[in-house]
Amino acid sequence: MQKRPVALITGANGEIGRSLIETLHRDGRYRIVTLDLSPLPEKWRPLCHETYAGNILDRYLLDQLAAHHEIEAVFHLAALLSTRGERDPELAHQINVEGTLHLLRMAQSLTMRLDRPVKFLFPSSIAAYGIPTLAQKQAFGRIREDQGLEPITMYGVNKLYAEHLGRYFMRHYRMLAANSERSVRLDFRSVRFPGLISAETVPSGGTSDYGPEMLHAAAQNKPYACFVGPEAQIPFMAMPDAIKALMSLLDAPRERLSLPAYNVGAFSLTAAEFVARVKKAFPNAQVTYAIDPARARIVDSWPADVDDTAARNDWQWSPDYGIDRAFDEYLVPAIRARYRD
Ligand code: AKB
Repeated sequence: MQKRPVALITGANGEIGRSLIETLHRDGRYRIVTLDLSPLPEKWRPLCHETYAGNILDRYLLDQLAAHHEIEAVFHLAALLSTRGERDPELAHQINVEGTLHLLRMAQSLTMRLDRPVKFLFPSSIAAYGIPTLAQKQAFGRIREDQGLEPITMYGVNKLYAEHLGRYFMRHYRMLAANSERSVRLDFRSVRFPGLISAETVPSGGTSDYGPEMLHAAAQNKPYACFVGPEAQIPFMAMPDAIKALMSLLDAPRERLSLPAYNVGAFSLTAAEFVARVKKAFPNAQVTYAIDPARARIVDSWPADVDDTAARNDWQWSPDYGIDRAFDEYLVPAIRARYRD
């Protein structure tokens, strides 16, 4: 029986990673190999073919992975998010850029060895946008992929550069080499995720974390001090839709893809609207505002919402969870159950 190809997930221990492992396991097309700095918890190990604890900066480790596994798809999720990245910008650059370069190099060498494009799925972010003023943020409204690209965080700068790196590897890698136009190149595909909200995990290190943090705090009857003001507005997405976007983009025919990185949207709300949703579900929620001007400025520089027309046209993107279904059918029931015991 022909061995199934391998899908490599970096950052597998993160919020997206754990959900993706479960989805890919159900999908069944791939044997799953995971890489994360910390060992994968026991619950997810049986779903994987192989799990590695290691650093994406370890080129020798990546070469070993490529030598032992016929990797057909890479989901490169490992990253240092925006708030954590501002506390150590150089480390963020190393992980988010140099780590990504090592993964792209590995995927390209596998592409040439296997003589077929390795698919490289890369979660970019709304952090790739940087809008200088609230007036301009309001004017942009649902921002397009080619607007407002002056990120103010190291993480956002890294994500935007990594998108360009992926586009370079896919279209121009070693362009001066002999017969370059005939060389097989990797297949880079990216989405710019909004603030993701998972019912299973509480995020860490992000600046959009105020949403999920207040929801999980309310479910535990803990007070929460929101670090952005009530008017702060960005797009959010329920985790199942983030996984849906990655899987839909994975399966999209290459010839349909017109952009290296796509906006994907689900719903947008202000912090005050988020608080209202939380209090509707948890009437005793104790949410106050303790604005952190620096983190609030980061959120203000991100778009109020995204125009995902290109993803809808090119690969039929559409979210399953609008704001009502996200809270009423996914987040609140699952989070309530999580903390009930
Ligand atoms: C962050 O807050 O840094 C991330 C993101 C919006 O990409 N959640």
